[in-house]
This record gives sequence, C-alpha cells and structure tokens, in this order.
Amino acid sequence: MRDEISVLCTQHSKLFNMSYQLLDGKKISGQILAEITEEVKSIKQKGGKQPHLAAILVGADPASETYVVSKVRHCEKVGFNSTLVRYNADVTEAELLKKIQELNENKDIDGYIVQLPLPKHISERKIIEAVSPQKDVDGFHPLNVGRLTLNLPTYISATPYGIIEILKRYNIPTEGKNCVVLGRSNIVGSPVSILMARNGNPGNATVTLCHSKTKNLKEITKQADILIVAIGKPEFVTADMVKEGAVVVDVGIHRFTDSSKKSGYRLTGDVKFDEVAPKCSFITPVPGGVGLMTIAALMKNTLLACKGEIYK
Ligand code: L34
Repeated sequence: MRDEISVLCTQHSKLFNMSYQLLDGKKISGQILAEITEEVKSIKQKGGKQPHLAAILVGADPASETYVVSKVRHCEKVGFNSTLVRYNADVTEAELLKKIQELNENKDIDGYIVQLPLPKHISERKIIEAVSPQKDVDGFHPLNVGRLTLNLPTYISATPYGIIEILKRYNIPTEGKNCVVLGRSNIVGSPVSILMARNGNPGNATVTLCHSKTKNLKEITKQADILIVAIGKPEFVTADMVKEGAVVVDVGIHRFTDSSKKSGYRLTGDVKFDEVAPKCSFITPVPGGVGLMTIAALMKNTLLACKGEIYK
C-alpha cells in the first residue's frame, strides 16, 4: 500500500513539479555587493581611488525615481562616492549634452548613467552616443555593444549582466540548452541573446530570439530549457507556454496601484508567476529577482571602470 502511494506520488510530482527553486536576486545581489564592499575596502586601505558613480535623472517618473535612488543608496552601501544630477522633464537636449560633456571630463567620476526612458523631445540615441565609452557603465554606447557582440572586454549592460550572473551563481547549465528570449530590445533581449549564444559560461546555448512578428510563439517557448522574458507585458507568459522543468527568468516589472500595500503599489512581472512557477525547476520572482541583480551589476561595472579594467 505504501509503495503504491509513493509510486502515485512520484508520478504526480512528475506531472506537477511542485518543488521549483527561486532564483533569489536578493540573496545573490547581496553576495555580489558584499564582494564589492570588500574590494573597495582593500582599495581604500592601499590608498587607491574611491569608485565614483554619477546618475542623471530627468523628470519625476516614480519607477525611475525608485531605481535611481536605490542605485545611489547602494553606492553608499558598498563604499562608493555618488553624484545624483536631477533635471525637470522640460530640460533641453542641449543642456543635457553639456552636462554629459562635463561628466566625460570630470576626472573623479569613473562612470555614469542617464536613466531611461527620457522625455520624448530628447533623442536617447544622441544622449547614449555622447557618453564616453570608457565611462559608459550602462554599456549602452554602440562601441560597447559592438565589443559585446565580438566577445571583447566591455561593460555588459546591467540587466543582461545580472541575468547571466544569477544563472552562473546557481550553476544552471546553459551549454547545448535551448534558450528562448522573448523581446528584442537594445537594453535586454538583444544583448542577452548574444551572451547566451556566445562561447563562454554561461553561454553556448542554442538561442531563439522571439518578437512581435514571431509566429507560433507558444510552440517555440514550449521548447525552451531556459526562457528569458523581457517583453514588457504584464503576466504575458502563462503555464501552457512553458515546458515542464524549464528555467524561467522574468525581466518584466509593472506597477499597479494597491492601497493595501505599504508602498502604495504592487509589482508583477511578464510571467504569470503563480501558474508558471509549479512547472519550473528554477524561476526568478518579481520583485526580488532580476531588478536587484541589475543594481548589483551596475556597481560591478563601476568598480571595473574605477580599476580601468575594460579599457586598459
Ligand atoms: N540607463 N536606464 C538605464 N539603465 C538601467 O539599468 C535602467 N534600468 C531599467 C530602466 N531604465 C534604466 C534599471 O535600472 C530597469 N532598471 C531597474 C533597476 C532596479 C530595479 C528594477 C529595474 C529594482 O530595484 N527592482 C526591485 C523593486 C523596486 C520597486 O519597488 O519598484 C525588485 O525587487 O525587482
């Protein structure tokens, strides 16, 4: 009788794998930040330069505000110097370009970012191209994106870097796996597809990049051993799109007003977590997943900039 029950249970757990593991962005980003803190301490002890990150924030988008304030707070935590430059949403492109020139020339600032999105009247392309590639710790400049594509040392932009690092630190095998990426943005989908395909670890995956014109999306996502979702649509990925035992990385982050929460808002990702998670071997939560890894990766890039390790 007992044997029968355990056989039934085994079959049941094969059908519905209830024992998924969280890819814990809080835990892993905490480890990375602790490593950086140690290194900064030792740099300072040897009389070296304190890393210094600057951030430009335009306008008062509440999500951007949260992310940038968190970046500054994390600088303090790891022992970096930080500078926050704020502009109203009506700042001119010329004014912004002048500040960028200033930051490029400021010897104390190792790296800086211009938080996106920018207001419509400012060309993001022009701004990104004005940032000195040596200080482009966001890794958005065409030169750094080109270096990434060629597998040369570069600032890997923070979200793709965070995704790769969390897979690495959980020892998720990627070689020879089917990796499906949803979304082809310059900031996430496109670079993460290159990183997953390149010769390295993590890497060596067979990558399929899906986008708004992809046909038979569900048939493709169902083949994914690793599914990276950066499509920008709340709860877009449902259980029927996911293979049993898949690793799912949810890059989406959407805010909904919720007066029952202390913060006044509730966050969801691009994945319908409650129904997808039971099918997964590993899955990132939102919040507490990729977002926190993004911040840790930015701190890492700033440290690399200060040490001059990318552009020697
Ligand atoms: N230039 N613009 C530039 N660089 C970036 O790397 C970003 N990004 C994205 C938006 N624009 C950018 C970020 O910083 C997204 N992003 C980001 C950063 C941090 C978090 C999420 C996205 C984050 O901290 N997320 C928390 C929840 C925070 C909350 O309460 O809203 C989390 O646990 O996921």
